Amino acid sequence: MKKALITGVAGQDGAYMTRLLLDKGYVVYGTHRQGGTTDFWRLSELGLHDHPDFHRREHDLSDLTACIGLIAEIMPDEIYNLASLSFAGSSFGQAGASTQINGIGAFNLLEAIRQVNPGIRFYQASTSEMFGKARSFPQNEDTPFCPRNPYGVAKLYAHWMTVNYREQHDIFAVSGIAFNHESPLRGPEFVTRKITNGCARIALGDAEALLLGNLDAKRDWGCAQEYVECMWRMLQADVPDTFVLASNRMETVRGFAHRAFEAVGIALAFRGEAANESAAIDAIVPDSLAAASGLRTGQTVIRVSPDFYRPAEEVPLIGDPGKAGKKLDWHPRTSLDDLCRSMVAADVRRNQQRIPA
Ligand code: G4F
Repeated sequence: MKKALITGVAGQDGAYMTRLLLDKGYVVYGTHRQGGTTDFWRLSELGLHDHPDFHRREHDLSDLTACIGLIAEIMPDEIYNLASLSFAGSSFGQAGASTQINGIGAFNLLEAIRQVNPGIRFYQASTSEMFGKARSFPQNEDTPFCPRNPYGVAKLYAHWMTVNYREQHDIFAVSGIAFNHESPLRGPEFVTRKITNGCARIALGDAEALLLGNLDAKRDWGCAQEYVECMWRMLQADVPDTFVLASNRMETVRGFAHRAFEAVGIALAFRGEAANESAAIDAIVPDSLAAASGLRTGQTVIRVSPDFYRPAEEVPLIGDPGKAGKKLDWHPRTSLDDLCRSMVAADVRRNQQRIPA
């Protein structure tokens, strides 16, 4: 039986990785922040809480001695470093913590591997935020990095440490540069989940309207469950490497909102521009959830608030996953419509059942 250690087990990727590895017969040790969340709703959603081969540990990634002790005790075959302070927007206000967890945390794990057992395989969760003000489009493994927030800077340090430990210490350390990846387990502060949850609450008659930032912002939104499968493949490969994980398709926040509202039977009409833009109900599909809630056409359901604006993104972040396709036979397959519908359906169910998520 293989043993894996997953940091950040309470997060979206941590939960899906736990399920994937348990399904493959691993024994899984999952760490979460000391004094951090005690809310494991994602693990509960996946029914993993009481799995006999799953063990949870409190752990401080910023403590090298603690990392050495944990790895020496568990002696995992593989480590997936998925722990992260992952909301890029707020990393300016917590630059120190972001550096410690997102940057030094990866170094501590790599150094612990070097000291305890250099045979352990290591996955580092890198991010498209490292491209930041990207020089070219779409971005691939050769695109120069230019991070524009403390989160991206800390992740870039962790990425280069991963590459250096691979090259200098011969450790099987891989870096997956993941673009945005979404799922029903996405945190509610991220825009896709904010939209699907808001849309579910509006369709159920529990909310009037949704406040969003820049509707023209574009993202490459992939499916989180597929991305963790790619992470696992990276650690099973013959040689350690760096890969972009992306869907290579682009959509605006406005377009994603269109799809989400369609999923509950609402067609939207947008009017106005920039901060004055809004969306109202244009039509309601008979027999849909929205029709049952007594919503009316003309009702405004999306407003723009400058509070959620970010600095303009000159070159959109869109990834080219060609290398992962060629070397790992990994091909993202879930359409954005299916991904969006699965998120809306989960939010409708959780709101109906009053399950906090
Ligand atoms: O959903 P977001 O907050 O995700 P963001 O900043 O792209 O970061 C996510 O993906 C990165 C790449 O994988 C990760 F590194 C990171 O950890 C995280 O997982 O924002 C997406 C876009 C932005 O352009 C933002 O300006 O949506 C735009 N947006 C428009 N209105 C909004 C809103 N974002 C949020 N969070 N809330 C809004 O109301």
